[in-house]
Amino acid sequence: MGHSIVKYQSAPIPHRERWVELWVGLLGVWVELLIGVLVATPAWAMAPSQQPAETITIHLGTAAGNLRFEPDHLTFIAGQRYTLVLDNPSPEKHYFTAKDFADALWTQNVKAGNVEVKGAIYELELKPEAVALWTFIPQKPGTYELHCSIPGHAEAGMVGQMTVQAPA
Ligand SMILES: [Cu+2]
Repeated sequence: MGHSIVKYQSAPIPHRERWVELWVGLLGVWVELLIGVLVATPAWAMAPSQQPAETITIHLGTAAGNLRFEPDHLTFIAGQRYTLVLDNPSPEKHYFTAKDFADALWTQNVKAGNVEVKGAIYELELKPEAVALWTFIPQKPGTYELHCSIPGHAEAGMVGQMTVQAPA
């Protein structure tokens, strides 16, 4: 009788040790997974805001004073990160107005001077020699119009087209 009690009491100990081993083993797997993610993050696992950005430059007006965007057609791929560099080489101020385009993308930020603006951007005003960097990820494929909203400028040809393509 006494013998069987001792046996009964000693039985749970190896059982518990096995659980401890299992937990340590699981912890090891998790630590390995975590290190794997930290050391070699594939592009698909990377946060969108950390993806390398492709830089595209668009000029608002020309040095000679022509009312146009250069280039006036831009193409983007949905899901890729871009930094659009806007500058104004012309002698007068211009607007980059693209509301539908802005609605079709996620804006990470706009940097100009020492200011970084977060949140949705629909229109940027650039005075002569100004430069602004707009970083975003297009979300919705489509063709979107761009214009300068200073009276007379769009009519004179200061318009453009931006296309967002679905990823191949
Ligand atoms: Cu203009």
